[in-house]
Amino acid sequence: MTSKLLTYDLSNNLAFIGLNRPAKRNAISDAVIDELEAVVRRAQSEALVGIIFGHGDHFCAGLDLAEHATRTPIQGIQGSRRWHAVFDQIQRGAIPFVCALHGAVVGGGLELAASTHIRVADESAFFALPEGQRGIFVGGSGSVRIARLMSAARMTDLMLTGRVLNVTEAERFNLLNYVVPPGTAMAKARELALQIASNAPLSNFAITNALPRIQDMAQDDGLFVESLVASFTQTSAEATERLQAFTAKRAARLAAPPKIAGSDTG
Ligand code: 1HE
Repeated sequence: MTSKLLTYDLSNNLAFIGLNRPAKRNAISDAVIDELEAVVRRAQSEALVGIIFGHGDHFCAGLDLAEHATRTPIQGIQGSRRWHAVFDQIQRGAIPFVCALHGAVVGGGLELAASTHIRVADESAFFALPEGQRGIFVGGSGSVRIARLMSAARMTDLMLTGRVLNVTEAERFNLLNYVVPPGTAMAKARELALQIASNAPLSNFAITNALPRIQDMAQDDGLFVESLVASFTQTSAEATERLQAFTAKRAARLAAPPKIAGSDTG
């Protein structure tokens, strides 16, 4: 399926969702949010993992500034709440999402990336929150999701100064899981998505839905909920089959990572 603003493809149980407004640097308008909601819903109904990426030279330049130049306060609140609802569907919906980043990952584009579960960026990617320069504030969940990733202190720096991070800095700021050579973010994202798709779907659901909620709980509540989720997953038929496959030596063993160059400890 290809609409005007987004592309959608299903392959090997992976849903590929492409932001497709390259002439406007994939800026997110109200119509983009509406279409995104529809394709995220569709992905959750037929795929095991979703991949979000941008067509053209940039992942996403954030909020469509032209459209938002003349908003009333109530329209602003409603628009922001709409972003929250769609990004919540990504972060706490039925399937995990990976994003493949390149070029500008800015403002609402970074908020979108922060709502996915794994962020892969190629070395062309750069990251900024220029809301201060534009006279606005984050409204697509950045104060919650981006602040949780990089800390409110670092986010304050980005928003006050308009600082632009390269991939090395963004990785240090905990924004990125993987940094890859230019042009290879999608290949890496696909490789990871296939790996994730081979997990038990119930485990994937528990990982993406229980972890962020437990993080928001008091320690004792979190530990209690962890026990419930652990028991719920461990007693599923799929867990029984997978645990038996391991003990029967039918399941692949973990492979140790390659030796670190210069290490003499083995
Ligand atoms: C846009 C947008 C946009 C580009 N809304 N139209 N986001 C920003 O503050 C980032 C603003 N954009 C940029 O800084 C640059 O466009 C880029 C660094 C991303 C790319 O630069 P470049 O030189 O490749 O493109 P350009 O020439 O600046 O833009 C090409 C066209 O895209 C141009 O339109 P044209 O009709 O003149 O060709 C731009 O106007 C248009 N364009 N970005 C609308 N964002 C829920 S709250 C979230 C709050 C935020 O996201 S704040 C951050 C907003």
